[in-house]
Amino acid sequence: MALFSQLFTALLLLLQLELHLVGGSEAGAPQTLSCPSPAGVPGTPGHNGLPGRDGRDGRDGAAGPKGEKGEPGLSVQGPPGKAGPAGPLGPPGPQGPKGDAGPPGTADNDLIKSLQSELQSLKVRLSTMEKAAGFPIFKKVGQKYYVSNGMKAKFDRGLKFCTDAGGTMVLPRNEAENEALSAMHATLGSTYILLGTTDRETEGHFVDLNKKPLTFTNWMPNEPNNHQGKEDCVGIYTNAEWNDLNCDSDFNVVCELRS
Ligand code: FUC
Ligand code: CA
Repeated sequence: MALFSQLFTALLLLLQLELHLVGGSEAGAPQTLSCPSPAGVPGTPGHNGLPGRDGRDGRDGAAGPKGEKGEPGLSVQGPPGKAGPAGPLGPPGPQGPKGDAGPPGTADNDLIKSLQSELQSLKVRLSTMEKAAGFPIFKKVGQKYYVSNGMKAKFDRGLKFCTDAGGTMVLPRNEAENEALSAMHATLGSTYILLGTTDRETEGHFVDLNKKPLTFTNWMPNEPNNHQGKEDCVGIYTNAEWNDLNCDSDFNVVCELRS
């Protein structure tokens, strides 16, 4: 643009110079070739011409000074973005601490109670069996064991022997027990085995060691006869029948053990 402007100016100057050289008179005055004539009166000056058209825009001015620093903008945090996709499965963590024991279930409670009860029962039975096995002669009759070490003794000593053994002097309560006891004669080589009953309190009224009337008896014919007024004890004979005997005589002692 500057170059163009300079060129234009130079061209304008050249044109003016040429015109001056050719005309030799006032610039812009039309040149008429004619004969000389006396000078006239000058006319009145013409009116001013109309304003010329606007010139072209000027060049851009220099950049202004830098403005002051503005106020800090409002920085309001936006809402959180959506959760990203789940990451890959991590390695297993370490084992946690052991938790407290929970309350026992009722089924477990019942089972434990049942097992405890069964264990207790088995313990008692085993204890009885071990006592019985401690005797050289023993025989199982139902839930009971009839045991003997083959001793012969008076009634009172026989009673103590049996209680010391953890049992009582034998007393059959039914036919089966009576037969089982009488069968022990063969092993014992005995004639009478003392029974746990007396009529010491009331003559003729035999009671067991708990003073209860007998519910089973197997007397020989004509017995009990309280021979010589001295028979308050009872023995079972080899034929399984009963006879009242003298409590101060020695007879075989058999004890019964039960769980
Ligand atoms: C019968 C029995 C007695 C005794 C006697 C020898 O009189 O009743 O108990 O055995 O015999
Ligand atoms: Ca008798």
